Amino acid sequence: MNSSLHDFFNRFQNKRIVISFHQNGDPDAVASAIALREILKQKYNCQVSIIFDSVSKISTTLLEEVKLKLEDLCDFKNEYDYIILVDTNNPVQLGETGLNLVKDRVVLIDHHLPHSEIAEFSAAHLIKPDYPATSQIIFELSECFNANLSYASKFLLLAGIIYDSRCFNLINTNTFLAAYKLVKTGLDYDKVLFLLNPLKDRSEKIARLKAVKRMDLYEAGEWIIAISKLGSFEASASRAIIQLGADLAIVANIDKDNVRISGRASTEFVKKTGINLAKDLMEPIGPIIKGQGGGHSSAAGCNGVVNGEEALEKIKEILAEKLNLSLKKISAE
Ligand SMILES: [Mn+2]
Repeated sequence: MNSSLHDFFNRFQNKRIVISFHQNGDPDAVASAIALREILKQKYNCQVSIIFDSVSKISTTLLEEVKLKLEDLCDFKNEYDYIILVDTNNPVQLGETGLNLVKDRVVLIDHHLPHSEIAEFSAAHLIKPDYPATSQIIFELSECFNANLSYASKFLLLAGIIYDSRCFNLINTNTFLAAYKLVKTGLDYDKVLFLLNPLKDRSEKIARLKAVKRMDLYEAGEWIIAISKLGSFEASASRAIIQLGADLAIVANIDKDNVRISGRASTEFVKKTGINLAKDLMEPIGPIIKGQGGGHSSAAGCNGVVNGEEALEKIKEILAEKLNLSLKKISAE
């Protein structure tokens, strides 16, 4: 038994715990919350309530499959001893949960790079940036504490690992082992894959295609950079543009009082340039749009309220500076 993990979790013994995660909770966030709740109830005699802003469409489908309603996973209301944020590196991502965060009672369990101001909002954290998914961290905790996870939790954890590892494109040395152990308990792997790859709906297909139609292309040395604008599905569109062949895709959703920018990069771009989209691009852009940015080295975003156009200009400046190359626009002809 890992004694430091034991020390870390001992604070939760007999306590009232709120578990929360970022808005539009993806399968990794939702799985982590549900499985962690089971571990804390079984092994630390906790009362645990999951409180959240919203979950994504894929998460909703997965929850329906395992017949769980997050709203039902609530042992108490109001007074709590600790809030554990899973899969969330910045409280600004919590949305409208109405949670009142008191630094000494906020605990983070996450695989994103720690936010640079983490000390201001959380006193204790278990952060493993080399993990592709928080679900893998939670699965390993369940093993370490010898917890008996339900079929639903195991099904969701496997989905969380597959989803966040981008179908095992991003792994660490134990990812396959975790997936193997989960599948071996009798999970329906085909079913998980099927539910994670729903046919895109019409509006998402159109958004992706519009992003391509509207994009400006730049070259900087060997790299091809695409910048586009959309009214929705920015993340999906930036992923699509990388699949088409760009090395870096930035898709912005700019309207009157909202700015959301999504960035994706190819693995090769991140490896060769050493540019980290979260730390080098989205975090510095956060204050410009009066919001915050975060994410991973190859997938990151920021949310704010103003200055969308300025932010896009600043992104080009930062890229030129980091690459030590100027960005040349590729003509549409
Ligand atoms: Mn995650």
